[in-house]
Amino acid sequence: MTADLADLADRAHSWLTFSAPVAAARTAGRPIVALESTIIAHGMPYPENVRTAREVEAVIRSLGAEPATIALIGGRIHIGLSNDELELLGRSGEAQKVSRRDLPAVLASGGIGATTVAGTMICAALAGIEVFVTGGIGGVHRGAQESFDISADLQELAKTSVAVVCAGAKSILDIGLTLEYLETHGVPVLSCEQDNFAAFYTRDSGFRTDFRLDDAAEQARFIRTKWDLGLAGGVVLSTPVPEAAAMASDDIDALTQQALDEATAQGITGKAVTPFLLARIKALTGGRSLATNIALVKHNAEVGARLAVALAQARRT
Ligand code: PSU
Ligand code: MN
Repeated sequence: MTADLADLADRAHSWLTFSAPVAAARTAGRPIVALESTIIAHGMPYPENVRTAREVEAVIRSLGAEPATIALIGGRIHIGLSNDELELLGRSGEAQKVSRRDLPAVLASGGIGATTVAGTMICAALAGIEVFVTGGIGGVHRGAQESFDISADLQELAKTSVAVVCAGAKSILDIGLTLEYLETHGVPVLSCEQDNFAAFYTRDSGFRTDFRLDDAAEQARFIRTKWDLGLAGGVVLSTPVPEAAAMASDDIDALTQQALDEATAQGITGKAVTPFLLARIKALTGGRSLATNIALVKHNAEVGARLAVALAQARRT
């Protein structure tokens, strides 16, 4: 690195606050898994959101990796949250949704920020964390040819070198166009446990992923090779919701269509679209979608922790 670049990296790093357990894991070179906070602040109701966040962290710890939930608090990027900080994020109702565009505004104002997939990828990369577990990624919205609504998550995947483990993308999106967009930007979409890309509440989106790699060591080799070649950018690893927790496609498709129609009728646009659709689907399915959501995030955490352990091993050998 030139002196100027090193200076820039130091300056970015100075915005980070590591929790004690994450700092210890970094010092010891142990595997770390980043977790997002939009899912806590805007994706699930209190108190299930905070309880799930803690359970997901426990899953990651039980598999030998350190969880690092990421959020903005008091003008700092927090890498790893205490129980009090998780509680603040989950129950205050004040957290703003933070994607790439919003990061400087929320940090500069000292407010509470819940990071999206894009926002979390940026912070994870600054912190040197290679694996990030979420529920579902953002993508190309249905009707994007009119609305131009394409999640900033996809551009972030194009440029930021973090592996994102997810249960695919929700069918509120145009999943075919989302995969086309990722292909255009050179983002590999891997799957494990099945050939097809997952569809969040349901297991099968009907679209194949690029490469199926079931084993964490194989996934790690693929990712390490990409980055060794200087091919910067993310990798998507899709894994389906466990069978017992999956919803029926017919049910969820009809309710999704209803939520989309309501969004159009009410003129919802911009960053409000995804939270609006998620909240409506939650309400329309009663508690059922929440149970599915919790189950899939925990399962993603298992896959992500195994990948982080394998990547750390690949670094040593
Ligand atoms: N998809 C979900 N649940 C979520 C999100 C997406 O199934 O909570 C959140 C993620 O944080 C994602 C963000 O990064 O929504 C995408 O928002 P937008 O479409 O406004 O970019
Ligand atoms: Mn959008």
